[in-house]
Amino acid sequence: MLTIYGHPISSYTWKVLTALYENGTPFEFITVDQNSYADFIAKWPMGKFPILLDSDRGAMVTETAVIIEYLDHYYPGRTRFIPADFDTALEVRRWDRVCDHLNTTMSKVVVNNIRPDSQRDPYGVEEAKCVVRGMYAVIEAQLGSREFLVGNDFSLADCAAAPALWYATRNVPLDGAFPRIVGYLEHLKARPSFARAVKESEPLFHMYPGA
Ligand SMILES: N[C@@H](CCC(=O)N[C@@H](CS)C(=O)NCC(=O)O)C(=O)O
Repeated sequence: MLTIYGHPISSYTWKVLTALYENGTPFEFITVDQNSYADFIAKWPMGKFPILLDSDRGAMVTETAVIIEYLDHYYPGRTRFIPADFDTALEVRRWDRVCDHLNTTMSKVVVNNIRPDSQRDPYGVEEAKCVVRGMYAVIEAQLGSREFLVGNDFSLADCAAAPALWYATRNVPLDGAFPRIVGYLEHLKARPSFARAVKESEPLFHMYPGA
């Protein structure tokens, strides 16, 4: 049995949910909240979610990129997240890292929105927005005429890109400068796996002004 500890509106949780929904992989979901936090933090004191527990293999897996590689290896389905070709796989991992960097940088902007006024960090937010715009430029160039971020197939890199771009573009507008990202994001939003992760979190959007 696979168990995910995560949160329905967490962008990194969406990344793993997208991979699970791609292949219809069965799992149970435990929301990290006041009720489950002590249990979660005892398992992973670093406190970053989601994490995956696999009771059949006695494994705990952390870090979303590694969780998705783990699923690809031990619970493979129709969609493969890591290409067999080494060079393409390296590119997939590289763009996964870029998109996670976008995700973490973007969250500085989103989290600032829910801080008390006295705790806000306008300088840090402007700095983060500048980095996000630079990332838009590299993603725009990488997309070219591609349907997906790397090669011709949906991969780990797209699982990472979907939530990162979904949240980032709400908080740092594309301002008409990145048309390929617009098209790519629409394509990702129409993908049933990602659409389902977003849809399920809708009742909680009020918790997060950046959503
Ligand atoms: N590198 C980690 C990042 C995970 C991450 O930052 N998750 C956020 C939720 S979207 C989190 O745990 N935030 C709570 C915190 O930082 O205390 C991964 O890929 O799993």
